[in-house]
Amino acid sequence: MKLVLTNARVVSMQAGDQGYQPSKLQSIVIKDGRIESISEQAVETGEHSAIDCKGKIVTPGLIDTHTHLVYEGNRSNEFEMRLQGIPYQTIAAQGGGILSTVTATRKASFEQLVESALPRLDGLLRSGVTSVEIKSGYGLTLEDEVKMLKAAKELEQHRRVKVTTTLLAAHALPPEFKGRPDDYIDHICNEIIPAVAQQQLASSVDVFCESIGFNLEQTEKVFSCAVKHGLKIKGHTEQLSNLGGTALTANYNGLSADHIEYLDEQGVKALSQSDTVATLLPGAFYFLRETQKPPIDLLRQHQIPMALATDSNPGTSPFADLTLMMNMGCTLFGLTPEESLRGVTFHAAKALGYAETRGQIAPGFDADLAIWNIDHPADLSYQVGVPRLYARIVDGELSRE
Ligand code: DI6
Ligand code: FE
Repeated sequence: MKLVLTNARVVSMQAGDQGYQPSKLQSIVIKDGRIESISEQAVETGEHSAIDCKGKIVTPGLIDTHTHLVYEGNRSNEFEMRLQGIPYQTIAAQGGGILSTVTATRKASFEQLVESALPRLDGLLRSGVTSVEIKSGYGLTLEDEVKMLKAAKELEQHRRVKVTTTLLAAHALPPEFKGRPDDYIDHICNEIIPAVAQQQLASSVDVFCESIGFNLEQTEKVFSCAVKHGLKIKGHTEQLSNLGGTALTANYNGLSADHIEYLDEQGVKALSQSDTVATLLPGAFYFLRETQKPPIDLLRQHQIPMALATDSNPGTSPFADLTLMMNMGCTLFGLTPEESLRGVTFHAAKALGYAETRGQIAPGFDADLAIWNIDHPADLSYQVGVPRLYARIVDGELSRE
């Protein structure tokens, strides 16, 4: 059984200038969850199901390549504290911040975690998302990290979406290891990573490499352990200060180095010698009222692929709309709408580890598509809050939100 989209104005996001230009009216033929062909010829829809797009714009389904969507609790109290001038780092040092979410997440059952993540996931889906990366990192024990990763994967049973999971046990130092960060790193390497790898609960490992997280040496220990267990690397790097985590991530040929507000030229050069994607998270920049911007011009000069993601989390980016991030990418970081769209399709696929099968409309790629009630792809970066999504297609299956 095939699915045929007719009269689609395709924004393929394939490499090159053409990828962003809406095509003339085309037909997309989908078979077994993959794109079989794209053509201007009329396709005999006959026995197949067909959707007449009536000239609507069709883009690859959007990919949110960095989220902390699964957690319990609420941190609006900390938002109020920060508005009174108390810095994020101070709140964290006093046991708030990430650790307050850890307390709530540890108490929550698997079912509660699934339940509380669904409305946030629905926000992302309404913004055209078909693939989402979800990190652990609010459990910080083997049992609670496993519970989070399983809850993340479980979301696929409730909504039409593809979930990729990342182990972020090195997100914060849990209270039981207070004053003993190296012991916690050993625990991650000796117990948590092997178990998660063995049960195939995550495809990559991430570390919060930061003064309030883990230092470079500790980060490297986790990375080298992850590689030994066949897992890919991601980094929360250069968000609040410059520790050199991005260069380390690049040296390990990580999938992506994320945040990178404090990245310098040396770090950008390290990225240029790797396949690592630079992932920009303007939601966290905005919500923390950060003023240091990521070095966009340097990244452009060195032709580093830039992805754009929500970082959806309760502390620094309580947002669940990927097109809002496209808008912020343009207004706060000076991206073009084209760069923004590439950042949530083509480059996001690379940051997720699926460059060969997602993020473009091309024969052989997964049939993950978003059909939009818009005239031009720039509208995705331009408007906020206006419902524009007509439908999503995930592995060839239609969803109307
Ligand atoms: N950087 C962030 O922005 C999030 N995690 C991280 O390493 C914040 C997570 C939180 O505050 O709950
Ligand atoms: Fe994050």
